[in-house]
Amino acid sequence: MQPSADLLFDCFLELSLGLQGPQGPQGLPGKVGRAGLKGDKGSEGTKGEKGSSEGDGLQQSVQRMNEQLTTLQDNFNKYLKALIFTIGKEVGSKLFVTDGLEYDYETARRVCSRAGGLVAAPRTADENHALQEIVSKHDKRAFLGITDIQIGTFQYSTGETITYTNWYPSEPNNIKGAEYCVELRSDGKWNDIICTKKKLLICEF
Ligand SMILES: [Ca+2]
Repeated sequence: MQPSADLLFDCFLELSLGLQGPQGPQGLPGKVGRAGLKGDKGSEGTKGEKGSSEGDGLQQSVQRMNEQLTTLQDNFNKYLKALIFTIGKEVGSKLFVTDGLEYDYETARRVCSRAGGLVAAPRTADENHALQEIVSKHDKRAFLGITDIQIGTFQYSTGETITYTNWYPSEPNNIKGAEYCVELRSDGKWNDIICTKKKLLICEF
């Protein structure tokens, strides 16, 4: 008769325990072993994204644009200085420019407007002085961008009531009730005058 599998397993377990015997006390730790051999090289990692090189390209483009902007600014300043030296004056953020010719007021207004400016109108003593220098240089009185054509009160061409004046004594006298425009004399004083006279053109930008 064959022994069952369970009986064989029990006998094997008893024999194993019998051979091992009871567990003894734990021994002292051994010495530290020597370092092992160097391992093999790892596999190659995945390729990084392209983003960094595109970022560098953008930075270079911005740098080139900044250099071009600086060159443009330098050239602009040079031409502006030449313009001011020959035909104009700069006061604060305003630029006064003349073509040296004389027109009636309506034509002067159109010429300045077509150029993107207005007939010059001083709003401070400094601006008035700058215009006076242009008038003196050309030895011609100039129209100012100031009239009382519309409502009988002197206004800038923008429609605002004037905030600075420098009238010659006894002016404005509105002779014959027809002096709706204003001229700037070489002494810097103002006189109201008829608008159809021809005066030096000075535009402001
Ligand atoms: Ca007058």
